[in-house]
Amino acid sequence: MNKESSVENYKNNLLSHLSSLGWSNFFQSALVALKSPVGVPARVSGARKNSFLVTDGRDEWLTTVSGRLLHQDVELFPAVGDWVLVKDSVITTVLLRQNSLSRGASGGRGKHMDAARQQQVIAANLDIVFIVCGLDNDFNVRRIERYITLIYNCGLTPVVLLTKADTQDSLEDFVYEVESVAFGVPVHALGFHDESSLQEVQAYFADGVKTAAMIGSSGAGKSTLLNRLVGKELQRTGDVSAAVMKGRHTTTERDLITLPNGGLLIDNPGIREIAFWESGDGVSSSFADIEELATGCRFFDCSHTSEPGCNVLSAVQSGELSEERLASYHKMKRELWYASERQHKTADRLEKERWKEVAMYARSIKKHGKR
Ligand SMILES: Nc1nc2c(ncn2[C@@H]2O[C@H](COP(=O)(O)OP(=O)(O)OP(=O)(O)O)[C@@H](O)[C@H]2O)c(=O)[nH]1
Ligand SMILES: [Mg+2]
Ligand SMILES: [Zn+2]
Repeated sequence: MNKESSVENYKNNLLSHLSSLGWSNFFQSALVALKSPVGVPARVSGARKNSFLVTDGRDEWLTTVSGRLLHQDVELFPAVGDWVLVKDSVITTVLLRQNSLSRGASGGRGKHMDAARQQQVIAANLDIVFIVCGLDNDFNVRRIERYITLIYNCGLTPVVLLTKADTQDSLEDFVYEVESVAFGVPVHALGFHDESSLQEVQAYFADGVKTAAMIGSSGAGKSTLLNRLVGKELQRTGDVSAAVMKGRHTTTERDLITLPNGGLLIDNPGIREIAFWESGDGVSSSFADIEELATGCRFFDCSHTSEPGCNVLSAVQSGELSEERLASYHKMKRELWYASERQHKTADRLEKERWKEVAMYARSIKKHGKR
């Protein structure tokens, strides 16, 4: 075999490994558009505070990020699912993202705010986001609703998986309740030993190489589901009460896992970001009384300003709720909304700039026939 064909072989081999991880023309173009790429492509399979596990489909190794990346905009910091360029175990570049699940507004203040700013992206380059929620104490329609909003705001596709279906006699009410806040979002109830519902989940990975991420509380059953899809104990699962009481997640280490049928599943992306986003939704926790009253409003997306059948306004009228309290609730909501708009705008602008680079490159190929 001559030298050239062995180089070709090596390249084709590498490409087929990368494709099995979801590498596509999109990322190829993003790579080719770079002015001076440094390193080889790999996908982030695990993200820790200062280190990242990456894989090229054959090997998986630990990396750090280059000093240059550290000083860039936080949105361009690697996250699980990202395609990156790696040289000597250092990530030099995060390739243009097809999409990302990013945390929006947060009610964070003081020192939490810094932590929140640091990492906005929960996971990148996704086809589906599974919202995993247990049909036990974990069940909370409001939380599911907020997750769905987060996912839609990121232009992604949500699917609700209700686990622990085996602990309930009647599932219809739960499914109906979720469907009523999630028009058009598929909802599946999964039991421990229920094979047909497992196949429903597997079907989401049926064509091509699909990447899905699972989000949900600790103890919701994410790793249990992952193990069932893999067919063996890959991720450690925990005792609900123990895990929840310690307030931390059972799963550590690798997050992006290749399923036997070729799909890619991310367990526990951006735990800290999600946890913060959940608790950071300070409106609900500090205005629990209003949120409670709001469950009696005629419209589920009632803004409590002028709607007919608004239970919050009628509570103000009857004197049960003070006008001032409602005013500060509205103020808080507005602030959160502005904060989220700002965050999304900067992320949008960054991605747009990167898209422009790719488009310019494509144009230069057309003009000069450069390859
Ligand atoms: N009865 C029943 N128990 C379940 C089911 N799925 C998970 N569990 C139990 O719930 C507990 C938590 O499950 P995990 O899979 O570890 O939850 P997790 O979402 O991965 O939690 P973290 O890794 O902490 O985020 C374990 O004890 C599981 O055995 C189910 O379908 N039915
Ligand atoms: Mg887990
Ligand atoms: Zn209302």
